[in-house]
Parts: sequence; C-alpha cells; structure tokens
Amino acid sequence: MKLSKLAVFRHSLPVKGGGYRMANAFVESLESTIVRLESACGLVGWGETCPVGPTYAPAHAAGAQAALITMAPGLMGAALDEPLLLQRRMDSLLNGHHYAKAAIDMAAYDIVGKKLNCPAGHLLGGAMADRIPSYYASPVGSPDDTARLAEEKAREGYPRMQVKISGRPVEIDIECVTKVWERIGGRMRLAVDGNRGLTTRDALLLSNSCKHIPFIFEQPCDSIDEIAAIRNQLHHPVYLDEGATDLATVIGAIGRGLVDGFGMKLTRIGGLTQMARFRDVCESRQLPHTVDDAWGGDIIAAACVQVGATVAPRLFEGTWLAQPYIEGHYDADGGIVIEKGHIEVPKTPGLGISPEESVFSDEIARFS
Ligand code: 0XW
Ligand code: MG
Repeated sequence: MKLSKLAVFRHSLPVKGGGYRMANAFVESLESTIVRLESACGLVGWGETCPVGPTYAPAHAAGAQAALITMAPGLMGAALDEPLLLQRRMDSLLNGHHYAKAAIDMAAYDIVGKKLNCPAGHLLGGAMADRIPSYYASPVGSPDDTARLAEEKAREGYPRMQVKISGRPVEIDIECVTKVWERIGGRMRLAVDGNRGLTTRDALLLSNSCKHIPFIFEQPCDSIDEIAAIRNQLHHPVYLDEGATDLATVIGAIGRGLVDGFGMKLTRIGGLTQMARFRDVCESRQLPHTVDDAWGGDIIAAACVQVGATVAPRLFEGTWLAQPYIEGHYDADGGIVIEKGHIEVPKTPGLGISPEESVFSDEIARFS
C-alpha cells in the first residue's frame, strides 16, 4: 500500500445562474484542485480541495496546488493505510495548509477502502445510515426571494435551511430572517449564517429582533473573541464555522462554553482522519454539527457523505453539497446527488465514486 504516483489537476466549477453571494465573497466559478494517487499495487484514489474563492477562508486554490507540489516528493513511498503516520509525514513536510493535506488524506482512504473492499465510512467507525440529510444554503438575497426559495426547499423535502445574511444593512437581514420564518415556520430547521460579516452590534440587534424565531446563529462575527464578547447576550445558540480552524481551537471553544455546535468543513480540519476525531469530540459533549465543505465536486461530496453517515443522527446537522449550484459530475454513472433534501450513501468501496479520468484534463504536476 505504498504511494507510487501522485498527480495534481486543476478543474473549473462554474456556478449555475451567474454566481453565489455570501457576506464576504461573490463567486462565479471555482477552481478545484484534484489529486490522483496510485499505490504500488496499482490502486487509484481521488482527493479534492476547493476553496470557495479567495476571501471566504485563508485558503486559496493556487496555495493548495503549491502545498501539494511542495509535499509530493516527500510523500513518495508513504504507507497509505496508516492515516496517522501519513498525516504526521505531511506535517513534517509542510506546516499548516490543512485544506491541501485533506486531499491526500481523502485519496488515501479511497485507496484503502478499495483494497479492503469496503466504503470509507466503514474505516471511520461504521455508517449509521444509508441516506443522510442535506441542507440548503440560500445566497445573500432579497427577503422576498429568500423566503420564496425557503418555501421551495421545504416542499422539496430539505429538513434544514441555512439563510445567508450580512454584507448589507442589518435591517434587511432582520426582514429576511423574519420573512423566511413566516413562510416556513417549523417545517425546516433554520440556521442563519453571518459568514463572519456582522459587527457585534448588528449580531445583537438581529438576535434581539428575532428572539421569537428558533434559529441557530452560525459564525455571526469574524473572530472567536467577538463572539465571546456577545455570547451571553445572544438569544440564539451559536455555531462556529470559519473560526473552527483546527481541533485545538474546537476544543478551546467548547471548553470556554462559547459554542452550541459547529459547521465543520472537511478540508478546513484536514481530511477524514481529522473529521472523525472532531466528530468524536463533539459526540463526547453532545454538540451537533454539519459535515460538509465550502465548495467542490463529486470527490469532496463523496468524502463528506462517507463521514456524515458515521455521525450519531441526533447530532448530525447534515451535509451541504455544491451539487445543486454546479453543472455536471465527475462520475459518468452519476455522482453524488441530493434528492428530496437527502443523499444516498454510496456502498461501493472507498469514497464510493469512480471519476471519469478524462474529465480532468488540466494536469499541473506529476510525481513518481
Ligand atoms: C453553506 N456552506 C457550507 C457553503 C458555502 O460555501 C459556505 C458554507 C458555510 O456554511 O459557510
Ligand atoms: Mg457557515
């Protein structure tokens, strides 16, 4: 199970309908980075990482590619079936850059699953479900459009809706959340995501004005200190997303009583190995969380679904996928799709998808 070949590809994922707006980012097309690993025994595994533009997180497509190219020579010959040692080897070659290391970790699980003839979820402790919940994330939009979208998604069968806010006067955000609630009431669980964009003043105003609406407040402000400063004045449970950069920060935030849950991204935390540890920390403190990513195609989607299926259902807030916002799949037999707000968990070995190699035509580096 030694690594014998590694290739890195660039792949463009245009956003349907002209773009997607968040508090700190407007994205029209994303650059995904794909990793193809091959073991000495000839098995192939796939990994992916796709920062959602340059301003959402301190992660960047070109940074991912540079990080992978920096680590690649030192990874040759690494045992792919020893995820802990693989992670330590990556850490010895490059500090930080979890989002690039995640692609290698994912591809290694894909190969090991294929070797052992089991889905990656099995290697992560075992899947609890054949079908997992997703959630829909609205772009920052007008209150009426967002309420209409929420109605549509409730009808489609989504159990949860994440309303994006911020980047405009807070009065519009308050109207938006109110109109969504008036339309869907308790038919979907509600998250309101500030994507780091609110001042503490506006976060307090919104929470106070919407006291009667049962939503969770996701990453309202930029820093953990800002959230800590207002935590006890908020009327809503607080989830950390962008601020939960690694396991140590997660443990610190839980220990300080700052959070009621997390939006967790597979590539931000560093891959499947780290996500499984995060899942276990949350379970030990009964904290709900998502398992998803900022963006990405079928490879990231499959990896998120594999871990998502292992989360205790009562703590699982679902897996958001970019699939409804982008065209096409990597897998000719169909990739990972959302149907009625839920996702079927693949049963085939590894991550559970078989990308069509010809889809990735822009190879930028190859090592053997
Ligand atoms: C809704 N998401 C999972 C996708 C967007 O890229 C941002 C993200 C979030 O929750 O911040
Ligand atoms: Mg979020």
